[in-house]
Amino acid sequence: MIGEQKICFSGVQPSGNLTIGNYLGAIRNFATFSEAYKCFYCVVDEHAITVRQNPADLRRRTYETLALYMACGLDPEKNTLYVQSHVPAHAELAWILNCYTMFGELSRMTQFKDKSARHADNVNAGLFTYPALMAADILLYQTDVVPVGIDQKQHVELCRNIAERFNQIFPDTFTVPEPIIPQSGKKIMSLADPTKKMSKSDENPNAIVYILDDRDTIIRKFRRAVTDSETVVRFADGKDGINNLMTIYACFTGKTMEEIEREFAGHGYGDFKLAVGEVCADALAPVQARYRELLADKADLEAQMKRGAEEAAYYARKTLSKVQRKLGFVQLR
Ligand code: ATP
Ligand code: LTN
Repeated sequence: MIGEQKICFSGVQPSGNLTIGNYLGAIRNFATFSEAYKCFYCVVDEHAITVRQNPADLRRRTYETLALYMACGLDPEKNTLYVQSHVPAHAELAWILNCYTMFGELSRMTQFKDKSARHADNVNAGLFTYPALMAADILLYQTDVVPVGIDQKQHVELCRNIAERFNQIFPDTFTVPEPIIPQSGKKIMSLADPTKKMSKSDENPNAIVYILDDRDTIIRKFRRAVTDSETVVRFADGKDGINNLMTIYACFTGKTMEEIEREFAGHGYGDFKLAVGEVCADALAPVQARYRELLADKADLEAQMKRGAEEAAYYARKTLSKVQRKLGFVQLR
């Protein structure tokens, strides 16, 4: 708790251009916590370097991700928006938590298994211990809730286990957080292979709709989306492509699956795909316009980063000092 408020924390990696999966599964929901919770939203650049990044791209994307946070409705007056590497306590607590995280636990993480298969030439220790850094992010702020897409649920559960293990040895150190997974949009699938998650690091650009894609590109990508050989718009097992498009349409319009089935009864997939493209482009247009304005003022973005980092560092230090004291590290005044 900070004052009377419970705490919300989440993060996005500046590891690529953000997708509508990131938007619908995570960022769009962040603003809904701003009133009831004290919110910390972090651009997790230290997580991003677990796979090789081009330095110029990483730097640019860090600004872009912060600008997108704001363009998606996160007011820096109401939320603490900052960059992970600006608050050294994240890396410091991560080291400590590494010593309370088991090799076997980390070996079971599906993201590690996927990413080590995709980057077989660079299976580094950071990729393996990534969840301990993520646990540090969350636990530093005594977080109550963590809004994420379903792919991150396993990491939040590991974070809970680490917190409970630590609390058992050193009582009342950490708040044990809950993941908050959206009902709809928790796992947006690739448009090229709807059995796979839409991921910003996919090599096939047609698999992904980016938040910043222009209207024509969005409509073209949806038109090409892989579906099935039936022609009826209905939500059913085995219709992964259509199920995904219906989910996206539902997220942008607030309609139920039954309403969507009725709306497109008697229409082919072509009409439906065009409608999905249009609602997506319409919803993203104001975000894109606001994003361009924000990105044009780099000095303001830097001022926001600085303010966010100072505020975050204040709360992070409090938890880190408590942990260091409990562990028996000598504290100098
Ligand atoms: P990468 O491909 O580099 O692993 P990512 O897009 O999977 O990136 P992040 O940028 O770290 O991962 O994700 C930020 C947030 O977006 C997380 O909460 C994650 O659960 C959510 N998210 C990512 N992809 C999707 C998706 N396809 N559907 C729903 N939520 C998603
Ligand atoms: N691991 C997440 C990004 C992330 C995060 C966090 C999310 C890093 N630290 C803390 C929530 C809370 C990912 O890969 N999507």
